[in-house]
Amino acid sequence: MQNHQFSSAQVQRFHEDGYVFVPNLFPKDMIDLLLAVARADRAIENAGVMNDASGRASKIFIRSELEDDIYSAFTHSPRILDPVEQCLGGEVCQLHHKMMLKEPRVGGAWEWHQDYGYWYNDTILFPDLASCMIAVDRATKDNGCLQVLKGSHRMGRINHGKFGNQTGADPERVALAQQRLELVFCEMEPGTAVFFHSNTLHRSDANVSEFSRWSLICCYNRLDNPAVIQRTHAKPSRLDRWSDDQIRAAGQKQLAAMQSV
Ligand SMILES: O=C(O)CCC(=O)C(=O)O
Repeated sequence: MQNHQFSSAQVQRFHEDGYVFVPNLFPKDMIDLLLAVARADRAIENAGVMNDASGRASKIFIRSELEDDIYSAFTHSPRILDPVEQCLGGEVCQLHHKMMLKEPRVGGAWEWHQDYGYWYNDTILFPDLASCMIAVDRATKDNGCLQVLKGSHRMGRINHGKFGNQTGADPERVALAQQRLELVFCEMEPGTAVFFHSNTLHRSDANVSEFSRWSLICCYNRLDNPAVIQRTHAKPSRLDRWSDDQIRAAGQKQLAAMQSV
């Protein structure tokens, strides 16, 4: 299977900045298939909603079990696993994966937070976790692309509280960080991805555009860093690597099954 490892410069960027962009991480046909499945998927239609601080609905379809579907299949991709294991310095398991579904004109914001801000509460002892956000639709400032504060992961975990239905970072500390750190808008074409550390402060605006902003986020934990008390996350287990063709096959099978109903 092809090696998708980061260069040493990319690994260094991850450690220094807390994020790395990878243009065209996935080929167009795989993203087209992912979008076709997601658009046809009744389970996604009934995705959960987490209101932002102003009451707008932020839709999220999240799973911590791996199944036979295309979302799980992407989780097995060495295009993601190779760099994540390099950046975290060891073998990883999945924590969860989620489709983030920002609908045109109504899709809510995500408040400033660190993912480890709330994963910490799940008794995961070390912030040895990372996420890969893959643009399924084009992500722009207008449709609420991800924003990160460059280098904020080096602040360590900061306090979090409740904002709307979401967990958000202490606004005073975020304001201080904003004075010092560069704000980066993760505008991405479909198939482009951003890898980010679990302590990187991130947020996104509501979607005020005519266009949806759907993304897939795959989140990983180091295998030697499981939650001490197993409550919400799947039991950590080794992830086998699936080739692009295996992932395509999973998506085509799922699409065919949905179309035959
Ligand atoms: O989808 C987004 O814009 C933000 C997602 C996010 O912050 C998260 O999943 O932790």
